[in-house]
Amino acid sequence: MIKLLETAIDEQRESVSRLVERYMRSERPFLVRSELWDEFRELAEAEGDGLGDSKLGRLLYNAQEGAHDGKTLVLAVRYQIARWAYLWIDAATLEAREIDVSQYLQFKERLVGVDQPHALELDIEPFMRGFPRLQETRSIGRGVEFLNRRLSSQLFFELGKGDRKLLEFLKAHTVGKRQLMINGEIQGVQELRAAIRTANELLERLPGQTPWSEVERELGSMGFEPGWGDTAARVQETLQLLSDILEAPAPGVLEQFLARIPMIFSMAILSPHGYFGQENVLGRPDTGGQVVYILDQVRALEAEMRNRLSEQGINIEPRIYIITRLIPESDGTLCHQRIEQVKGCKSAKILRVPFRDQHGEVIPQWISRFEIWPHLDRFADEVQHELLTELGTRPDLIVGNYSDGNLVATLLADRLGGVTQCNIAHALEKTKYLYSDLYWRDNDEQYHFSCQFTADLIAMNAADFIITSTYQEIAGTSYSVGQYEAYESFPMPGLYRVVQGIDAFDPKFNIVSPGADADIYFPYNQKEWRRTDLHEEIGALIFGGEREDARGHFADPDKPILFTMARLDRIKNITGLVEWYAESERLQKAVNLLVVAGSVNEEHSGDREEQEQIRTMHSLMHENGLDDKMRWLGVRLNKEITGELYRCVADHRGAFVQPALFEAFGLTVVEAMASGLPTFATRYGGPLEIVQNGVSGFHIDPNHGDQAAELMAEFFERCARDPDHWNAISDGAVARVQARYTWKLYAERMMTLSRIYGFWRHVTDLERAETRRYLEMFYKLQYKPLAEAMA
Ligand code: UDP
Ligand code: LCN
Repeated sequence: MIKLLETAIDEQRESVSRLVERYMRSERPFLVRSELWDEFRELAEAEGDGLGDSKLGRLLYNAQEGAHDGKTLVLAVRYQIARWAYLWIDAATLEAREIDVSQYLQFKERLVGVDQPHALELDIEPFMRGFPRLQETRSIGRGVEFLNRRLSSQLFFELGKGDRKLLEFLKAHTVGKRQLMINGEIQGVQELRAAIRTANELLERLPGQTPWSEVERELGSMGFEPGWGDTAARVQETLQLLSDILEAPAPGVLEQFLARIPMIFSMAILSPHGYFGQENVLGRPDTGGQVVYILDQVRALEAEMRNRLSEQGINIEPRIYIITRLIPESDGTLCHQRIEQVKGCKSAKILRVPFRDQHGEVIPQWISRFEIWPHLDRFADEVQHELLTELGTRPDLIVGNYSDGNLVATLLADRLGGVTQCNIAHALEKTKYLYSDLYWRDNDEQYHFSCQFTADLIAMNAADFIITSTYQEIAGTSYSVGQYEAYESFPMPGLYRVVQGIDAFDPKFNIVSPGADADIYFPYNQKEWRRTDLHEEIGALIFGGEREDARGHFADPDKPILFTMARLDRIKNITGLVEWYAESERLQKAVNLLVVAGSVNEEHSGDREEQEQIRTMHSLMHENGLDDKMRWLGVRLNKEITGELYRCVADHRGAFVQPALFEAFGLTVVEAMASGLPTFATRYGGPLEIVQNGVSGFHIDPNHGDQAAELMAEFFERCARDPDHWNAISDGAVARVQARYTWKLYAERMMTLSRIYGFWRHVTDLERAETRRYLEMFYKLQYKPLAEAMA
């Protein structure tokens, strides 16, 4: 990059100088990507002369942010996805050089009044040395495939001791006191090969369907225990896979073999905050898609685990515990109940464990996700105790959810002596707020990002593997930074400086997208499944008159409906959508607007942000006279109703809109599309990847509401002339979800990952004891004091 800049300075000295001058004119010391680029484009237009296509242009196209102090300009250039360079330019002389990330961050810190050249630096890089990392941006998020390839060759060819480790691994499996896979009869690899041959001779003589119980004794005497398969044919296949691996290990075969080993019998899934329940919780502040995701995930995982165990010849019921907070003042939910069976599951349960104050008293009230940091250490201890009592042993896999759950998963996995840990972020807060790191102090009273980002860094680095819903969650797009990538380096002025927090090229990242419950969210034209029994209730919701929990009605009920549903968070931008609607006569003419969000009564909300949004909604409706074309329902609907509601909107040839300023993934987008509703969704976050623009829906830019309103109005006008257009987008949406976003695909992938990372953890140094020790220190010396100060 520095070469590019130097050449640009040599060739276009005058232009570079004028550009730097333009940047310096900005009163604010920080410049975001669009500001850098817009200034350049203006200059290029003014100067002509091919400046737009010049080297300078190429450089600036990739500049993500800049900062200046009136004399010097620094630029952060993202020259490739997740690859960065930092440049320093003297405004007067145009002397330029490349600086390292630490110098770049120090420059920014000084601009917010913190001059600490020797601040504590978090740097995980030295611990990664010698550890394989992806090279190609297109491989990001496919960690397990990479690991399989890299490590299988390393393990078996370079070290020459892979087969021995594999044998030890196979002997390590037990369930309760029962030995699985291989017993003490087989001592070495040669004996294992011989035993496979003898077993094969026996199995070949039997009908394939012969159950395991009929061969158990004989195979047991050769050294084989349950776990190889439920029938003679399956046992033979599994032995064959092992024999192939011992002969010449190939990554694909290894993956297939590991997928057949009974490793996961029980699982703990952590989701401490919010109201975590099965009824009456959705739409509350903090309680949204994460709850839906986990409940659907558990149903899919339980079924997948049961199938796999049964194929492996082990008839044990898998045990899954979702662990959340017990909230005595549960406000019409079951969150005060210690144990709750998960609907649609045979044995999965929600286990609720309370938060306690410093005197050990149970804290009765709901606590916002931003305020729970002081409670988590003690919570982890109590969870450990309760989980061990429930399960009688430690779980085989611990899955964290969101920043708080991932931190507790880290503590628990560690305190239980190293259980495999998987993290799911759902939504990392850092990228949701501009400069949330640089100006952390200004917001810490309200958001406590100092605790949250510290917890994130610890949990990300402790996890054995991380599941993300999309690629962009890890590494963004060619022009935007990924959520995880944003943790690679950042300043926390006055606290610490992150020079390498996480690496998007780490093979721990895997993209496994969630789905929508197919029993609930299915296409509107699937007539035989439709819930006509709910139509009266839904008709009243949409077209009914006044009610306490609603505002507005549709004076012209024949118009199509533009529908949105979300928690009433600022970031969801529902008030923004109402404003676009209010300002677009064209859109008002084309459609009625239906909003399901929050509550219409401010007194019913205990959340500051939601209260403010409620006030804004009322004033927008009032000031713009929207009460006869917009209906706002402040209701909490169960999913049977929401499922049928999407379809009823589709019956009226309507559309769904997700106008968020940023949406990490966006389950409503998948639900609406699964129902066959044409969907307009934000281009910031997951929807950019879910929706293929113009094929299965449309992208909108929430920062350009006028354009979004035009796009929607145009769509409805075109559909009025050409109904096939609506059908085409609707069909495209359904096809997209069926191909990419299903829980069945999710569960298969998740279980495969759990086994493979568990195996690698066992046979290699993946455990990374050094990293764990470093993180432990960071936890005790940074996180704990911050959390304790909050209390
Ligand atoms: N939801 C709901 N009622 C509401 C608001 C949301 O049932 O009033 C459901 C919605 O159907 C979806 C989830 O909550 O399943 C929201 O998930 P999403 O990923 O869209 O957003 P999040 O709330 O997690 O940010
Ligand atoms: C949290 C969010 O903000 C959404 O974007 C996701 O869809 C949801 O969690 C489920 O992962």
